[in-house]
Amino acid sequence: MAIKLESMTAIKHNWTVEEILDIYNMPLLDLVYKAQTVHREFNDASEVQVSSLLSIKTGGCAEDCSYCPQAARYNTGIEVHKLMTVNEVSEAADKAKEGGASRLCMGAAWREVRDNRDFDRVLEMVKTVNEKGLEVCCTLGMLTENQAQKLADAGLYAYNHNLDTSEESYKKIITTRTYDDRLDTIKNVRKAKVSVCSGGIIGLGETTEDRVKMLKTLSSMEVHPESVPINALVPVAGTPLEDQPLVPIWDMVRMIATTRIVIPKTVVRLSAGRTQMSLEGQALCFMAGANSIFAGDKLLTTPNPDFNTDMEMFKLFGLTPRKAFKGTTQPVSKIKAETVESI
Ligand code: SAM
Ligand code: DTB
Ligand code: SF4
Repeated sequence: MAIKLESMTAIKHNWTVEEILDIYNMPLLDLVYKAQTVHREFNDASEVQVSSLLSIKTGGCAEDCSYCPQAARYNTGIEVHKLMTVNEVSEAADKAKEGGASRLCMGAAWREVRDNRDFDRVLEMVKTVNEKGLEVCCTLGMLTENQAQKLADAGLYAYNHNLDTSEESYKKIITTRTYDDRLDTIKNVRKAKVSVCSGGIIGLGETTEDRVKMLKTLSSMEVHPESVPINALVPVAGTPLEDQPLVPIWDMVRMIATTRIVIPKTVVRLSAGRTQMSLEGQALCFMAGANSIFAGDKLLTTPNPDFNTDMEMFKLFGLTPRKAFKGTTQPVSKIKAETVESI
C-alpha cells in the first residue's frame, strides 16, 4: 500500500518582508532546489496549465499604466479595435482549444467595467466559451461586486487583476488609480466565488524589495490567489518604459521560485516575456516551480511563442498540459470556482 506522506510545509499567510527577502536572496541553486521541493510537495510537477490570451477590445484605454501599449495617451502604433463579436470570440476559442489550451483569458483595454451593452456582450462571450468546455478567464479592469456576480453567473472561472508591483512603486507606474482600487476589485471577485488570478511585472525599474512586498501582499490574503502570473516587462516603443533593460533570466527564476515557496499551491504562470527567453531559461523557470504559460502566437498585442513551439518544448521537458476543470466531475456550465480549485 502506498504511504501518503504528511505535508511538511505549512501554508502560511503571515510571511514577513524580511523572510521573503531572505528566500529571494538565497544562493540561486539552493533557491531552485527549495522551490522545486515545495512544488512537488503540493502539486503535480509534470503538469502545466496552458492558457490562451485573446484581446477582445484593444487599445484606446484611459489609464496611464507606464508599461502598457494600450494606453490611449502613448503613441505605440497598435491597431485599436472595438469590442469583438461573440462569433469572433467563439472561433478564437475553438482555435485555442485545438492548440491545447484549457483556459481562454479574454482581455479588454478598459479602466473598469460599465453596466452597458458591451458588458452584456462580454457575459454572452463568457457563456459561449464556458459551454465549449474551456475555463473562462477575463481581465476587464475594475469590477463592482454586482458585476463580478454577473460574470460568475455567466460561467466565469477566473478573473485576472494584477497588483503589478509594491504599493510604493505602483504610484510611480500608474497615477490614474490606486493600489486600494486594485485590492477592492480582487475582494469583489472573491466574494463572487470566482477564482483569483493576480500577480505582477518585473523589470519596471522596481527594487528587489518592491518585488518582495508585492509577494507579501499576495501571500497575506486570507485565501491565496489561485494563480499568480509573473510577467517580464515587454518594453514597447512609445511607452514611458520603452528603454527599460530586459529582465535578466536569473531575476525571473528568483521571482518564480520565491512565489512558489510563499504561495505553495498556486498556479505560478511564466507569463509575458518568453520570446526573450531561451529554452534553457524557461526550463529553469519550470524547475523553480512555474506551472503555467500563456500559449498562442500573441499575448494581447505583443508576440509570444506559437502553440507548436510550446508543445515541442513540453515534449523536450517531459511536461504535459493540464486538463480543464481538473478535479471536478460537475457539468462544465454549472461549475463554480470554489469546487474546482483543489490542485
Ligand atoms: N485593463 C485591464 C487591467 O489593467 O487590469 C486588463 C488588461 S492589462 C493589459 C493586464 C495586465 O497585462 C496588466 O496588469 C499587466 O500586468 C500586463 N501587461 C501589460 N502590458 C505589459 C507589458 N508591456 N509587459 C508585461 N506585462 C504587461
Ligand atoms: C497577465 O498577467 N499577463 C497577460 C494577462 N495577464 C492579461 C498580459 C500580458 C500583456 C503583455 C503585453 C501585450 O501583449 O500587450
Ligand atoms: Fe488600460 Fe489595463 Fe493597459 Fe492599464 S494595463 S493602460 S488599465 S489596458
